[in-house]
Amino acid sequence: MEKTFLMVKPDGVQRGLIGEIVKRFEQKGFQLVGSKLTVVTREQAEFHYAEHKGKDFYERLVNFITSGPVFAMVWEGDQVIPLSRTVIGKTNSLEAAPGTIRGDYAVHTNFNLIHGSDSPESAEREIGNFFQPDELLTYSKVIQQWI
Ligand code: IDP
Repeated sequence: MEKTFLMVKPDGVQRGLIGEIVKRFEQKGFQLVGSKLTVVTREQAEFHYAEHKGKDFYERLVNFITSGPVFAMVWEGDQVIPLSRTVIGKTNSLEAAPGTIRGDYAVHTNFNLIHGSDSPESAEREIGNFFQPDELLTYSKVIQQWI
């Protein structure tokens, strides 16, 4: 089963949107297999956003993601990586469609509430940056056959 790394960013935690965001992924039919409220270290942030190093928004991005608690999660499901990106919405707040998390709640691209892995390779890397293998649970739900 595919796994992805999702993270409610510091703005989402401050705005009290953890519950709303978790609800959307539960209702979509995905399964939560690990989660933690944590503060991202500078080292974790630099590893997480390595692809953006050198860009003009990089420093601001690293400062922002380390500025307060985040809610880090691992979710499992069929095609959870691309489908969770659809639930999240486009990066640019002007393009994020209504009905998506960013479209419904985010005003600025800098404060866009949530991160979601964009490929199996990123998911594996990002999960390993935040979770030990024994922090992820394996369990089955009978409802899964209907989703
Ligand atoms: P994603 O979060 O939708 O996957 P990425 O391209 O991985 O988008 O960028 C990571 C984060 O960096 C975005 O969520 C956004 O907060 C910020 N970001 C990306 N592109 C820009 C930009 O052009 N200007 C300002 N911030 C940006």
